Amino acid sequence: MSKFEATEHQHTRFNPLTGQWILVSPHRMKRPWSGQEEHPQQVELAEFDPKNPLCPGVIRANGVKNPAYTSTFVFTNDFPALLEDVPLPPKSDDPLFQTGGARGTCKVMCFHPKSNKTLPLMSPKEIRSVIDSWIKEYRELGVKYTWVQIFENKGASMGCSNPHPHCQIWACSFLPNEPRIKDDHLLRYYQTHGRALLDDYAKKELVKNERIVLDNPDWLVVVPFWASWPFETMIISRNGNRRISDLNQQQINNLAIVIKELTTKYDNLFKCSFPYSMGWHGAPTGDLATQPDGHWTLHATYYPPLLRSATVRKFMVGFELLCQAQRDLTAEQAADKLRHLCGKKHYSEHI
Ligand code: H2U
Repeated sequence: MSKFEATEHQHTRFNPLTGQWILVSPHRMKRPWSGQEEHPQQVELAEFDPKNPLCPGVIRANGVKNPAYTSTFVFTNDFPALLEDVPLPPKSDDPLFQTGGARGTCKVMCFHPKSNKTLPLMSPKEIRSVIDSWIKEYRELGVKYTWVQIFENKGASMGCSNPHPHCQIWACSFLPNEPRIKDDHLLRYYQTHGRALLDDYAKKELVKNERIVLDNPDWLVVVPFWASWPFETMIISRNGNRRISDLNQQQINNLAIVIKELTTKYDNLFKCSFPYSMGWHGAPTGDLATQPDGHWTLHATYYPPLLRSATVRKFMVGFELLCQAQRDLTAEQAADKLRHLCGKKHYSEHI
């Protein structure tokens, strides 16, 4: 039998953040593609749409008029999944019918007054305003709530309901599943090794130099060894920050550059406004803010669905839904593609 080659031979990889395994099947990259292929809809967005409730000066669904904002603009979601004041469910002794209390709030943050300015098309200064607003909201909501989730759904294929550049912030009274599982795994690693898992991981990735997309003294961007989405990436703090509220001015400046370059590379990959769902994870807040947090490292994860072109996307169905995640392109191959793409100039500027 021939010698094992990660780019040729199927294998499984362990995600130490979740305790889950992923199946990697690189030999399938050679198969002919006969799946769904749509024609891209290259819709040119106008700077301003008087009917778009996220634009400056427009009246939203609840009858409130947005201010004529010139930078970022934050408002409480008019259709929130979490409300602040609701009665709690009764306790149940039945192990099969458990309920828990859920309180919270949901906000929407517009990144820019112009609808056609996505993050890669914004200046580092404009992106810094977005990061400053993330930090402000995180600090305020983190006083009261156990978990503050900042996330951006970009593109209709990732469930984004409005083309205006924006993100959402949900704050809740409980530790949701993903952060809870991560907290557990990070803590166990810390108890065994005495160091934060993602600090160790970032250092090892810098030495291995196989999955790095870009880096600067404050941030490392990698396609994680255990990535399940084709071009999944993580932005990891290199300075031991635990929460987004810990960042200093230089780290914010360097983060703005990293976000601009990464999202420009993403758009340049298939020459489209690259869809993804992304979000920040750091140590819990609220009632858990005083707990030891040395096991946490601030990081963001990007989950983009596109696989082969602007229209061919991956679906997590079949074996993946019923058994475990699977990928064809290896993390190293995806990182190599992203690393070599231009991150300084957006494809639309070449036209
Ligand atoms: P998404 O595109 O990620 O769905 O975010 C847009 C949010 O904006 C969505 O959650 C809110 C929706 O509830 N929204 C308002 O709060 N008011 C409006 O008038 C329109 C949209």
